Order: sequence, then C-alpha cells, then structure tokens
Amino acid sequence: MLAKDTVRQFLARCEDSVLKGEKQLAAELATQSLERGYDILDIVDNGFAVGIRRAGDLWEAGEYFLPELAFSAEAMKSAMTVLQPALIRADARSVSKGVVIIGTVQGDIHDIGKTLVATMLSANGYQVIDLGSDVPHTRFLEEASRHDHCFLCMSALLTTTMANQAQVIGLLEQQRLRDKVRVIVGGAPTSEPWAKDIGADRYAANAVEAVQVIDSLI
Ligand code: B12
Repeated sequence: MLAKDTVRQFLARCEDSVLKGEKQLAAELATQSLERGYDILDIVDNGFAVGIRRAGDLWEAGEYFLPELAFSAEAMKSAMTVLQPALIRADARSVSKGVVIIGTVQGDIHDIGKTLVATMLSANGYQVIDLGSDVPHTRFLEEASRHDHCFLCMSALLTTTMANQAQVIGLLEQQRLRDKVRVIVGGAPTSEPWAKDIGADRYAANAVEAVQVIDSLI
C-alpha cells in the first residue's frame, strides 16, 4: 500500500514538472525513475504525458499562453531524452522484425507522441527510420521506395494536417508503391474510421497499441 502511494506521488511529481515547464526537474525525475526501477511506460503514460495533456487543456481554456505550453513540451522532451535509451534497452530484440518509416506529416511540428511510438517500436525489435516532423510527402515516398517491404507510420496532431496522411497514401498509389507498404496512421484527431476512409491499413491509438497492430500485420 505504502509502495503504491509512493509511486502515485512520484507520478504526480512527474506530471507537475511538465505542467509547470520545469525542464531540469523533469529530467531529474526521469533519472530517479530509472534508479528506482519503476515501470518506465507507466511513468511516461501516467506521469509525464498527463502533464503535457493538462498543459494543452489549460492552453485551450485560455489559462496558458503558447510560451507556457512550449515550456511544458520542452520539459516533456527532456524527460523523454533520459528515458528513451532505457525504453529501448528494456525490450530490444537482436533480430529486426521489419523496417518502420515514421514521421509527423507536413505542416505539423508535434513530435512527442511520434517519438514515443518510434521508441516503442525500436524497443520491440523493429528497425525504425525516424524522419522527424513536418515531413514533406516526397520524403516519405523516397524512403519507402528504398525498401522491399516496410511499414509507414504517419502522425498528425492537427485537424488541418491529418489530410496529409491521405495525400501521402494517394501518392504511394500513384507511384505504384502502395502494395509493398503497410500504412499505419495515428495522432489525436485520427481514428479507426478515418484510417478506413483514407485507405490506410490500420490505426493505433497509442504507442503500445502501435506495436501490437504492426506485430499483427507481419
Ligand atoms: C505539446 C503540444 C504542442 C507543442 C509541440 C511540441 C512538440 N515538439 O511536439 C507546441 C507548443 C510547439 C505546439 C504547437 C502548436 N499546437 Co499543439 N499541442 C500540444 C499538446 C498540448 C500535447 C501533444 C502531445 O505531445 N501529447 C503527448 C503525446 C504523448 O501524445 P500524442 O501526441 O497524442 O501521441 C500519442 C497518440 O496520439 C499516438 N500517436 C501519435 N502519433 C502517432 C503515429 C502513429 C503512426 C500511431 C500509430 C500512433 C500515434 O501515440 C502517442 C503515444 O501514446 C496538444 C494537446 C493534446 N491534448 O494532445 C496540443 C494540440 C495538438 N496543439 C494544437 C494547436 C492548435 C497547436 C498550434 C497550431 C498552436 C498555434 N496557434 O501555434 C501549434 C502547431 C504548430 C504546427 N505547425 O504544428 C491543438 C490542435 C487542435 C486541432 N484540432 O487541430 C491541440 C489539440 C491543443 C488544443 N486542445 O487545442 N503544440
């Protein structure tokens, strides 16, 4: 019981560090979570990520201004930088299960969720090629054309950029690459029906589900 309370308090501190945009504290808490042997995914999902989402809610409510939201994002990223190697080490397989190309679509600079998905896929044995954020359509195509078979994961966090996922799929078809590429879409405004509408192979709601979905497509 005491241990549970301690973890809960620790999660609350992680959440708070991101909410308040305390970059150094977030990194320190991330380091402590490794030292204490906590479940890293739990720390990310139920600690730091809760903080960034709450910051977004406050921004939407007009209580936070963009610089405050940006500080929160910086804090989240500094924690993720500490945790990423451990997430990968935790589960790394020696043989690659396949190539995954991932990026956030053109016009969209949100990369926290995308990077988490990339990290989880690396941790689960995929060779991940992370193209970053604001990725031009042609860059996805260029990379996909280099591989015999691959998974293409596109992230979009804005309702204004999610249509770019559809455009990339259209270009894959035009260039006759669609048959050798399995397309998985994700990001807050996207959904299962959206994936169907645009002709993607699958949708996944979060990083853990992304691994399950791609495993099921092998
Ligand atoms: C942090 C943040 C920012 C940061 C981004 C920093 C960074 N480097 O990423 C900053 C401050 C820069 C920012 C800027 C903007 N933002 Co912003 N931002 C957010 C916020 C608060 C959190 C996003 C986040 O990191 N979440 C945490 C991660 C872990 O979760 P996630 O991204 O959802 O990812 C998970 C899943 O979605 C899924 N997933 C994600 N990608 C993929 C991909 C695949 C293939 C799969 C399978 C799964 C998957 O798995 C992930 C892990 O579990 C959201 C609000 C929210 N609640 O989401 C707004 C939000 C996305 N932003 C918003 C807006 C409007 C903007 C701006 C336009 C604001 C402005 N006026 O300038 C700009 C956009 C600039 C641009 N061109 O992209 C709106 C979008 C509204 C809309 N309907 O389109 C939101 C929803 C806020 C709001 N409530 O209004 N933002």
